[in-house]
Amino acid sequence: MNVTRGFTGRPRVADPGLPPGQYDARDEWPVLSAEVTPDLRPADWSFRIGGLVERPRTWDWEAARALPASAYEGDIHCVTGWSKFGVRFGGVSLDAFLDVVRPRASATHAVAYSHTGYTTNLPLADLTGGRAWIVWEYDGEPLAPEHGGPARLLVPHLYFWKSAKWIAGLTLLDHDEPGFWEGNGYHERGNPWEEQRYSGD
Ligand SMILES: Nc1nc2c(c(=O)[nH]1)N[C@H]1C(S)=C(S)[C@@H](COP(=O)(O)O)O[C@H]1N2
Ligand SMILES: [Mo]
Repeated sequence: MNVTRGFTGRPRVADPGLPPGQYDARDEWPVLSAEVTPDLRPADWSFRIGGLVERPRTWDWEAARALPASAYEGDIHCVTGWSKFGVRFGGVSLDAFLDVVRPRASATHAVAYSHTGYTTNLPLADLTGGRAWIVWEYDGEPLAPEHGGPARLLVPHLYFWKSAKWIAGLTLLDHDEPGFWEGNGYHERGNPWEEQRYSGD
């Protein structure tokens, strides 16, 4: 385990615009990775949606980039306490991918998995309705490898551990299945506004 402890340097002033217990990291963007940053090039990247869908599909870099562009501008919240205001990510809405594979009526949850083996679980409802993206740009630049480049999942309304870096795919399920952190005591859903940090919160 090689988790960067990240932000320690500035006073932690509560901010009314942030969820409870969070502080503004300002121009810092800590790196939190359980894995060593992989040497993953766009040509080696792919994104698959399988499980309870009518038409499982794998997109390569070119095919994913050909989908309609969609951007997120807003805040992100890490469970360790830092938040960032008004960040800009560019990519494609997850709805565009899900429209192609057509989730079955029985699909209620998803496990997101990375090219490195990291996993995290989410209710399907948190991945639809314009609230989740596959992103490859940050602030107009290619997403840096340590932040999940070439592409990561972005689910900004939940704690940032749900936003799997080096995203490889989603498996749709008819039940909830804990991922890496959820199996280590973290909350199944992770809504920062309700401070769902740990299992049982
Ligand atoms: N593959 C992978 N994705 C991951 C993680 C990880 O360790 N591996 N950490 C999660 C956690 S705990 C956080 S806070 C964010 C950190 O993203 P960042 O390093 O770009 O700040 O990524 C999430 N996605
Ligand atoms: Mo995190």
